[in-house]
Parts: sequence; C-alpha cells; structure tokens
Amino acid sequence: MNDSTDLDSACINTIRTLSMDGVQAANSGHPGTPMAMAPVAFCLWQQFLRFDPQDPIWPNRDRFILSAGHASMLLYSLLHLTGVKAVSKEYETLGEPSVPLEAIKRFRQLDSRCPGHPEYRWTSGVEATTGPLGNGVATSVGMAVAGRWMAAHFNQPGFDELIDFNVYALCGDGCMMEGISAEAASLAGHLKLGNLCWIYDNNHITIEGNTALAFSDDVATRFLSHGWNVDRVGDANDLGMLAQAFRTFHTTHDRPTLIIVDSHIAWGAPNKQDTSAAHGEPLGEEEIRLAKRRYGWPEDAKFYVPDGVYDHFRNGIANRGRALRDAWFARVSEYRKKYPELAEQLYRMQHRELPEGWDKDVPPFAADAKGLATRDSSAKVQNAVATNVPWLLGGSADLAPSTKTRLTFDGAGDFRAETPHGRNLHFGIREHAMAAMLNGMALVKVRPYGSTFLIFSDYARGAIRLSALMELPVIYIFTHDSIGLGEDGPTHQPVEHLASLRAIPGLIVLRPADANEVAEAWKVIMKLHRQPVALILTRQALPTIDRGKYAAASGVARGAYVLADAPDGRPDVLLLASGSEVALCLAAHEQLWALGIKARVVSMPSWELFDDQPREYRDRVLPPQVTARVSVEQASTFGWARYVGATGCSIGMRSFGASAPLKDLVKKFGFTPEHVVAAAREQLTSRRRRESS
Ligand SMILES: Cc1ncc(C[n+]2csc(CCOP(=O)(O)OP(=O)(O)O)c2C)c(N)n1
Ligand SMILES: [Mg+2]
Repeated sequence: MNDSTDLDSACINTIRTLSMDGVQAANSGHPGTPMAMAPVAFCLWQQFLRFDPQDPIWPNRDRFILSAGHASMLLYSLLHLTGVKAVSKEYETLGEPSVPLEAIKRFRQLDSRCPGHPEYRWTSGVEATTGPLGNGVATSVGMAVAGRWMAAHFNQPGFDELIDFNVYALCGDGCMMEGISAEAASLAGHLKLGNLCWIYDNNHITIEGNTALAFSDDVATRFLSHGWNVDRVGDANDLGMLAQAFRTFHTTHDRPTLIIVDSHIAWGAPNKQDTSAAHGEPLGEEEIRLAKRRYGWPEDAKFYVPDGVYDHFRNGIANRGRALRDAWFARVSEYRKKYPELAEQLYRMQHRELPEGWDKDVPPFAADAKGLATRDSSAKVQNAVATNVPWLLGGSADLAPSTKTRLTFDGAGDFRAETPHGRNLHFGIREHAMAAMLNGMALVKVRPYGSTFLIFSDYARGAIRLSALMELPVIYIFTHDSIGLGEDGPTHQPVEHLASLRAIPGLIVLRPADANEVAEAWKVIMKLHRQPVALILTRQALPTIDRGKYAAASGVARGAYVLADAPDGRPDVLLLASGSEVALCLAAHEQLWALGIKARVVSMPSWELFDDQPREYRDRVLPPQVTARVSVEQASTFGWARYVGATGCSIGMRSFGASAPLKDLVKKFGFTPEHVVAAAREQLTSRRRRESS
C-alpha cells in the first residue's frame, strides 16, 4: 500500500474496525458513529488539526472535542493511531503511549485508558470530558472565547500569531436537541468566534429511532440566524468536500462555522447501517465480518492495524504537528526576550501558578454591626485580586448588577467581538452554557468565574458537575443565597441548593459569614488547582464580626473554626452555622451566656474543607463528647445530621420560602436568636435525660 489514497482509506477503515472490535470485545458501547464519522475525523486530524501527538498539551494546539462522547471509540482510535503520548499531571510528557492497543482491547474495563466516555485527566489527548450531550459543544465555545482573549492579551507587534489556535467540536443530533447547544451557539455567533468550528453529524438517528420522531429543526437556518457560517458536506465519505469545508472555515474569520455532514450511522454494515440499533449496541460477530468484507478487510482479524497506517499518521498529523509545535516554542523564546513579563504570565497561567503579590490588595474589613452583604464584600475582594491576576476573567448570566461580580478597575473592559481583551464577559441569560463555557475556559487555563443567583445553579448543574469531574478550578459565584433575599419569594429563594451542591464530589462549597470570611475565602479559592468552588453570597447585609472579640477569619481555610467559645473552652452546647446564620448564633451565644449556659459557635463556611482536616482538628472544633448540638442554616437541613449527630437539632428550611420582607420571614421560619436559644436549651435537657436514663 503506497498510494496515498489507499493509505487514507486504510487509516479510515482502521479507525472503523478498531471501534467495532473494541465495542464488540466490551460487549457494550457505540460503534455506529465512529464508523460513519471516521473519514471526517481522519480528514480533520490528518490534514488540518495543529496537534502534536508527542506533546498533546502544547498551549497553542488546536482543540478537538468529541461532543458526541458516546462515540468515544472514534477518539480512542485516533489517539492510538496517531501515537499520542501520555502526559503526567506535573506537565511532563511521559514516553509511553496514551492509548496503547491493549487499552482499546480493554475498552470500558476497569482502569483502562479507554473508559465508556472520554475523560479529561484520565486519557491524555482527551481535551474535555464529554458524554452529557450538548456540554461538549458549549465547552468548545468557552475554549474559543479563551483563545480570543489570550490572543488579544498576549499577541504583540511581531507576534500576532503567538496564540491563534482553533477549536473544533464534533456533535450529533443529541447535542443539537439539547438546549445548551442553542445557548452556546447563540452566544458564539454573537461574539463572532471565527476560531470555532462545529461539525454536525447529521445522521437522522438517535436512540429511539429516526430523528423524525422528535426533531424537525432546519439546523442550517437556525445557525444562520445565530450568525454562523454554515457549510454542508453531503457525503461523510467525501474527503475532498470535507477538506474544502475545513478550508472555508480557515478563511472565515468573522463568524463561527458549522459544517453539516450527512452521514450513515454504521456505514458499511449491511444490516445495521442507518438503524438506531447501530447507535449503542455491539454489531455482533457476523455483522462485523460482513462490514469488514465491505471494507476489503481481513474478515477474521481483530484489532488489526495494516502496515503503513501508523507511518501514514506519522507522516501527516504527527510530523506537521511536531514542526508547528517546535516553531511555536522557538517563537516563545524570542517573545520572552522582547516581552518577558507577558511570557512569564503565559507560563504561570499555563501552570496554574499565581503572580507574585496577587493578594496584596485584598482589604481587611473593620468590625461593623451594620456590615455589608457578602456579595458586596466579595465584589471588593474579587476586584482587588483580579487587578493582580490578569487572567482572572468571567462574568454573569445577565445578573452582574445583582451578583456584583463586575470587574470595575481601569482597563477591565467588556469582552465583546470588537474588544476581545475585555475581562467582563456577558453570558446573557444562559446559565447552562455559561457553566460549560467556564469549563472550556479553565481547560485553556485562564481562571474563569461565572455568577448568577444560587437558585439558578440548577440550570447550570449539568456543567458544574463536569467542572468537578474534570477537576477544573472554575469559580462559581452564587448570590441571593437563601430566604434572606426576601420579597422575590419562593421562586427565587434557594432551599435545597446548598445540599445539592454539597452532594457533588470534589466541588467546594464556601458560604462565608462576613466580609473578612469573604476575603479569606478568596485566598483559599485562588490557590485551588483542581477543584471548582461555589462561593455562596448574600443579598442582604451581614454584620462584620468583631475579630478583636472573636476568632480571626483565617479559620476559613480549615472549613470550620471556633469563632466564639465558652470562657473555659469547655462548652455545654455547640452552635454550628454558615453564612448569614453565624451572626445569629453569636447573638444566641450571648443570650445563652446570660442564662449561664456555655455555648460554642462554630463558623462552618465549607464542609468539604473541614472534612479534609485531620481528625485531631475536627475533634478539637467539634468535641465528640459534646453531644448537645444545634445547626442553623437558612436552607434544607439535609446533611447536617453528620455534624449534629443523631440527637442534635437542625434549624433550617423544611418547605419553600415565602414572599415577604426578611424581618417577617425570619420569624415565620424560626431564624431568631430566641429560637436558637430554645433549641440549645432543649438539647441540654434531652442530653440530661439521656444521661440519667
Ligand atoms: C444529556 C444527555 N441525555 C441523554 C443521553 C443519553 N444518550 C446518549 S447518546 C444519545 C442519542 C444521541 O443521538 P445522536 O447525538 O444523534 O448520536 P448518534 O446516535 O447519531 O451517534 C442519548 C439520548 C446523554 N448522553 N446525554
Ligand atoms: Mg444522530
């Protein structure tokens, strides 16, 4: 096989057959779409993608996201055949292959580098975790935004191509049906992201059957109305037309591009092609044999890679990518000489390091009974941090005037199509796409934040979960955090949201109690490398606690700390609270003392940080022998039992809220010092009863 056309088809058919064999061996998976889209992915990777398999984390590489994550075997085949190298978490390229043939043979088996859906961090070369449909394409928009911002920030005269990567996403009908794709496409078009290309596998098949069951959008018109360049390739096997479409994308700079590719799921399988059966089930041995015959393949060979295939990829994507990558690093050395500060920023950003003195302007807040809302203190702290961390950027889903997350210092500016250096993004009212875009931005390694009301975290949840799964340090800022928001009423008053965010593994939920806890929270947040955070803030003012009288706010870093204690350090009862309820507990603490009861107030801004502390510290804060315990939080009590124990009392919300001024709501729902005092006394009575029985 010498002819390049023959080699092209050998490569394409190897992608197909590896995918079929992998799925068959696992006896589960999705063979049909890898078979159909193999030529599309091949054409893109072999001819266009600026990607070096030897260094799959080179910063200016093009990104490829398989938004149709179920077609994971397509990606694994490519990673294997192009010889992508594994990368360690410490950014060193390891010599070993990311996806050896053995891993493909063990597709979907425990510890295989080829899990059911592509997982970022687990398999080098996977640019984003995908599987929840629609999230991948929305993530790609965040990557393109970050690319635009980086180009505007780092490119300089003589170096106008330092950052110029493109972002490709491959999606199917499922992605198109999910609302998040419409949110993301709408914003991408508005922002004129010419560095973004989606490829739509228009095969008219989803799980339940033909798309005619539930989908009759005119996708081309829809994207035209979003302001995209729309291209069409009528046959997924037509490499010439595909290449033409990618070339058109390259020359279209003022809009994102959608390439609609008509394809046949399970192309070449005589009985399964164009059926939904080929979507998510192994083809079966016999059908595989017939398909291989159709491809001119040895029918009984499994996981077969013909001679010349690896070389062909080496001579194509690998050599091209290596040369581009080497040239880029050479350019960066020149750039470093001319623009040392920017080069240093680029390096630190890529390694998730912070600039020297990044926290030098974080203000302390003086004790103040009237105080201020934590959304307001956070605005001050966030601006102080952002001034010194140039790549901290983000925005809101149209609520910045309420969430107070706007960067207001000179030069912060708005990120728009015409001003891509701006640091204030306007996501519009698109929470789910915002969160997925934050993931994409974090994957490119800017430090992103996004904000909305806590109640609407539900709308973003699918992508928040992926931030945690991908271990991305995304900053979510959720304000209006409880019934404390008052008159907007139950539609806007979160109840179960804290519990539901705390339930996401790896997500740090931080609910500071006053301005100084906010400052400490930001110090914790900025140092996170692998964990997303949900910073939970109030709309209403909270007193700034007198830190001369009570403990320092630096305890925030440990998740929970003793804020006010019994004079002898031997409390009768523990009062645990987060956020706005901490001040309430301080008031109760004083009232209890007047009654001769020794209480301890534990401020508990983050369960996750606290749970990470050594047992010795946790027992010091919550002494096991003190079983009289009351937790207070204006939220569902769900989960507090683990801190108050089986006999403890949790004051919280057991219903939705109500529309009224806050002063009436706290009475109705029992968030008064008197109620906390009563609960504490009741705890002591029942403890005595337990002890004497
Ligand atoms: C958000 C979400 N909902 C449901 C699923 C389950 N699911 C996986 S693939 C699929 C059908 C996808 O159809 P399409 O995107 O057209 O892919 P094709 O069958 O053409 O490969 C569904 C419903 C999912 N992965 N994500
Ligand atoms: Mg489909």
